[in-house]
Order: sequence, then structure tokens, then C-alpha cells
Amino acid sequence: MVATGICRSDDHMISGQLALPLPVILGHEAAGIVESIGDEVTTVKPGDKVIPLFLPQCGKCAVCKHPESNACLKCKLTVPQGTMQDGTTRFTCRGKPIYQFAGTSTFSEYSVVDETSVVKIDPASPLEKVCLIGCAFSTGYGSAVNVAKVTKGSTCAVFGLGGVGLCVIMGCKAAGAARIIAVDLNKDKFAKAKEVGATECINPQDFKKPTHEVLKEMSGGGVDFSFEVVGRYDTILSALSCCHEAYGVSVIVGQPPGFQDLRMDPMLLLTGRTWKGAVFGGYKGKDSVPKLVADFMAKKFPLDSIITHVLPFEKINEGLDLLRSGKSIYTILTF
Ligand code: COD
Ligand code: ZN
Ligand code: ZN
Repeated sequence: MVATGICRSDDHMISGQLALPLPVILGHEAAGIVESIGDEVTTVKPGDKVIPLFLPQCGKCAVCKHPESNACLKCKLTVPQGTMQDGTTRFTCRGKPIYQFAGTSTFSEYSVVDETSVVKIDPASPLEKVCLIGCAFSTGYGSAVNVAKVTKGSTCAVFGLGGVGLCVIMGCKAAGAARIIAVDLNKDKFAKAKEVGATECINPQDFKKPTHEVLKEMSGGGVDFSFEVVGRYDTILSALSCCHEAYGVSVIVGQPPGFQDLRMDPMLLLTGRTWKGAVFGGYKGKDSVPKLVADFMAKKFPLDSIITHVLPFEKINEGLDLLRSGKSIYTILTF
């Protein structure tokens, strides 16, 4: 492993919001160099620069074969196993097994991954930057260009301006959106949102009306595309309601904590809205990650603007503190 980002989901594991077999080595957003391979491995070789894939692409299951989906059946997203695909774990401490996380476990100098969970990238790419393509960047950017399929000249609304929300904005901009309205309760987030492409920023607390009404008025009837990147039930419904009732598309990116049901009025969809969601921006990792790295190298999007801190791996707890206090966007740990 050469570099790894700290994703909010890693912290959710630490705080126990998502259950996992313990003890475990976390981390799933990284870039590194292949040290050795198994006998039957053909797609990577020692010395290759690679990005581990928390969402594998086996290429054989019904999901991998479907052109529009990416949640490979080899990955048990909702019931984490804490092992390799063969049910084993390759880490031990004083003879006792340590579980793996998301098939990647990147908070470690070395990891063992299935061939379906790793992909070769451009040897010229800076690993301490492109590691973000392993989760945060692709999750946000892909939600715009791939899941929503944002169109040229459209109006978009993005709820939540954390690191992932900023990457959604970058995706809307790259897709040619004419207006990108950024929504956050914290106005300190607005400057960065504008830097990466937001054309307007609003704080729901500045209005008496519900946010979806404000956005409908601003867009003359409803936005074309909306994104929930907060992880709350109320903002999921607000994002759905603010898109145009006849042709709006709303994408859920955030995952609310807990396992509550969400009540919604079916009329919101019967009028013609589309409601979608995806992990990893809908990308199939093996196919798309090398292309995204190539796009980064061709300067089609910036990663520097969302990397606020670079720390040696030993300072991982400082990195987690920065994430929890909201002082960082992304901290990259280098080995
Ligand atoms: N209205 C508007 N904005 C709000 C509100 C609100 N009611 N409440 C909070 N916010 C803002 C906050 O001020 C903050 O700026 C932003 O929302 C949230 O940002 P962060 O920094 O907390 O979050 P991110 O960008 O790091 O990640 C957010 C996700 C919700 C995308 C993430 O936590 C998540 O749920 N990911 C989805 C799960 C997933 O894809 N997993 C697979 C790989 S990790
Ligand atoms: Zn992540
Ligand atoms: Zn598959």
C-alpha cells in the first residue's frame, strides 16, 4: 500500500454504526503496488500500480453482466463477512485471525485481495491522489455522470457539501449542467462548493419555506437532477420532492444510520419522477477505475481541491480526529 484515504464509512465502523466481525483491519480507499500474485492471476503482475476495489467485479455474475449495474454478487455489501471471497482471512496477530474489510483492508502496509477486487492503473499516476478514486471521488462523481446521467444545460441540486457532495458537484459540472445549486446547513462549506463548480449556494435555515419549495421556485418548477449526500431521511425526501414532478431524477448517495423505514407519498413517483441510488457511483470497478485515473491524468477533474491533509500512516488517529471535527475534507495517509 502506498497511500490510503480515510472515508467516513471507516469511522462508521469504528463507532459501531455498521456491524462487522472483529478484530478487523479497516480502510478501503487506496492505491498501491502489487508485491506478488497467486498462480492463476492474470490481470495484474508484481510492480503494477493498482487500486483495490471495495466493490469487486467478477465479470461472471448476473449483475456484472448487466450493463447498468455494479453491485457484484461476490460482494456481500449488506452482510459483511470480514473475509476473502473464499471465506478465509489472511491476517493474523499472535496466531489469532484478524478480519478483512470490504475485501480490501487498506490500513495496512500489505494486504491480500482477490483478483476481482483490484485493478491496474496508469503507472504514471500519483498514488497519493488517485487513491480517492477508490471510493469517495467515484461515489460522488459517478452519481452525477453515471447514475443520474446529468445532461448538458440542466439544473441540479446537491444536498450536503462534504467531500462526497463536492465530487457530485464536479460530476454535474463535467456533464455540462448549467446550474448547480448547493445546499448545506453550514455556510462555511459554500466557498469550496463554488470552487468546484456550484453556481448558487443556499442554507435551508435562511428560509421559512421548506427547502424543496425554495428549490422549486428557484428552478421554475423543479430541478432536473437532485442528489442526497447527507445521509438523513428528511433530506432524502426533500431531494426527491425538489426535482421536477414529471421528469426529475433524484439520486440517494448518503446512507442514513440505523435501519428505519422511510414513509413517502407514492404520488411523488406516480407523476413521473425517477428515484435512484447506487454505491460507488454505479461504476464497475475493473472497467471504470482505470478510465477515471486516465481522466484525472488528462486533467478532466481536480483531486487537489478536496485533499486538505497528507499525513504519515502512523498519524491515522490524527486523521480520524480531523474527519470527526470537520476540519478536513480528505486526509491521505502515506506509508
Ligand atoms: N441539510 C443540508 N445539509 C446538511 C444537513 C441538512 N439537514 N445536515 C447535515 N448537512 C451537511 C453537513 O453540514 C455536511 O457538510 C454534509 O451535510 C455531510 O458531509 P460529511 O462530511 O458528513 O459527509 P461525506 O461527504 O464525507 O459523506 C457523506 C455520505 C452521506 C455520502 C456518507 O456518509 C455515506 O453515507 N455514504 C454512502 C454509503 C456508501 O456509498 N458506502 C460505500 C462506500 S463508503
Ligand atoms: Zn468509502
Ligand atoms: Zn460479479
